[in-house]
Amino acid sequence: IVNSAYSQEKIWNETPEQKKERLAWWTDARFGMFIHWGLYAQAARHEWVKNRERITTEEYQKYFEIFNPDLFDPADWAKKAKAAGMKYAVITSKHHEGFTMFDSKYTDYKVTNTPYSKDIIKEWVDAFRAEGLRIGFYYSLIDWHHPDYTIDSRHPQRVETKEEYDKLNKNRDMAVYREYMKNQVREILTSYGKIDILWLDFSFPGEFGKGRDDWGSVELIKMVRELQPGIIIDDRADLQDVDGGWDFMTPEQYKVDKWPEIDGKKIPWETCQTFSGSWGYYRDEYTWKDNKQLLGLLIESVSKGGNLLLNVGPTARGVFDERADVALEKMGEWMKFNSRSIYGCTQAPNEFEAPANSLLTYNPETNRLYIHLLDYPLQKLRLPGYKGKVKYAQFLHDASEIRISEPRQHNRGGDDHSTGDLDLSVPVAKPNVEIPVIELFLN
Ligand code: JFZ
Repeated sequence: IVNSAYSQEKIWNETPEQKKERLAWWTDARFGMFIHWGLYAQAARHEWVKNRERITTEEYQKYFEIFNPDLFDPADWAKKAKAAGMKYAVITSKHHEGFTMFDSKYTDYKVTNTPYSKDIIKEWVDAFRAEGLRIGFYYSLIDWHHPDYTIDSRHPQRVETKEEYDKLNKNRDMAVYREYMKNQVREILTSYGKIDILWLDFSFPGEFGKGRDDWGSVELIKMVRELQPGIIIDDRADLQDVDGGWDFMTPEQYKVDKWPEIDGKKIPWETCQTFSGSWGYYRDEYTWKDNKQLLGLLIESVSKGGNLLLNVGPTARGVFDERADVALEKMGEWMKFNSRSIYGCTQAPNEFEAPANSLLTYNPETNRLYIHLLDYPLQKLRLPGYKGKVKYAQFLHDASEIRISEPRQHNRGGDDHSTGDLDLSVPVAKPNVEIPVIELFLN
């Protein structure tokens, strides 16, 4: 949706090269941890529980009164993220429920007023930074607690008609909420040192919806860039057409079929994904993605030039679900031996076709191509049209050579001639690696 009032607006003065430079650490990193944590962890049945079950603010108050994650040990979380191979992490400083995990001057509805009483965001930032991870804040534009936030189509108290809307909202004033939000965003960007990522969420323009004018997105993003010039911002503040209004696209939960483009230019992107469907801790969700699926999501993102932000929803005691621990450990085992096909890598040049059931990534610095074998081939792996392009081939996990040969085409009555393809002689037994990777040194 293009709002002509803003379409000429330019929020940030920067050349494409400067933007590339600003995002370089992030595009190299490829893999981060998302953390959805708030009062909803106690309900343990989705971070949208207040909306889904139309819980009133009064009823929801019990979660505020007992919130006390006594086992919270952010150093342990940071170690787990690092061991999984993640390079950055983004935590919910406030989700739609409106509760702040930081010690805000602008509200009483905050972690320091719960039995826990300490500033979770501060503890978290210190621990993650100490582990060498980059830091990001998710901040919800939506707020189901603030008294001035107007009731809309996504609110627990939904509206469907104009009359209802006017009636319910006559004492609510979005201008007051906008100011509140700006103050809080300023707070999180000035109280915890350098912040690498801001993840605002989310816009839903239209009837009984909200967008840039409701959030004051232009003013907000301008302030953010002034406060933290190096920061990287997601695309959910409804400023798609505003220069500098966002940095990366955030396709979610569904597959991205190719590297997203705007006007023929490839756009930085990051998909965020859950283990089990819900973002907040959900006790009774039993269908979790397995190790191969999770690694597949990461590899597939990189193969299309994108990042993966993989979500953990800690419990209300302050620990990761055991299923999350195991999943992260397994990813870490794979990353320990195979991360060279992830970090600093991107989509392979067009001239390289992916063999059947494989995903390609490419490191432009080292000029190496990576073939991820999703289904292990029978003895030979045919590389179509690779002739003359490959110097050497090896498995990534054990640096063992994979011998290369040229298949010959037999012509009836004539000489054999080359097909332009290459064959790799892979061992009969699949190596003990969830997704084996072949590293090709290119000419
Ligand atoms: C939002 C949140 O509502 C959700 O709780 C979680 O925080 C997630 C990361 O973001 O959900 C969205 C937002 C936007 C889209 C889909 C889900 N979208 O644009 O498709």
